[in-house]
Amino acid sequence: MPEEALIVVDMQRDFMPGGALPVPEGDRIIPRVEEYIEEFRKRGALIVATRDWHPENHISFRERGGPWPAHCVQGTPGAELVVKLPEEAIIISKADEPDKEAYSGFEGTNLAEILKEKGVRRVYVCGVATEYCVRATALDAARHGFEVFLLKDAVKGIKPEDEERALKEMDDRGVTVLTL
Ligand code: VGL
Ligand code: ZN
Repeated sequence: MPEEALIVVDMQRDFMPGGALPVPEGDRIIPRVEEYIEEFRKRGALIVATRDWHPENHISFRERGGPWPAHCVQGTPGAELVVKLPEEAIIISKADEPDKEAYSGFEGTNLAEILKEKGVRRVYVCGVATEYCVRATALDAARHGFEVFLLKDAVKGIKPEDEERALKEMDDRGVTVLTL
């Protein structure tokens, strides 16, 4: 049973430069994320990729009074994952109902059950955006009782000062921020 899981958060076209809700230089972490995927695959870890998977009338969109431009609409090119994943990777779709926002990969999904069922105890988190979905996913993982590591050289935030604050908050809540 894999003791470890790598959770790759929201590495999707709409979050990359040129996308609908770009994370500045979000594409620069792609090679590093792919190295981690390969490394963790080799050491027998479970590989999980979360994706933002919104219906076109999602509550987080500006047309509905939300904070964001429309992004990661189910089945569109903007929602596609931009990192190479092994065939056995588990894809977790989140925020896929019109009236519910979910930044965390654990919210409204069966991710916690899957990890526990597989015997995972330690989770490593990377991806975008640090202060939104990465933060929420890492903090939820800690709440669910996993030992959590944040892969600092494979995350990217939208605003540097918000990213800094999120890293500190994660550290305060027991997440180990590190580079392997
Ligand atoms: C995200 C804003 C809106 C994220 C998702 O993946 O961090 N941010 N939806
Ligand atoms: Zn979203």
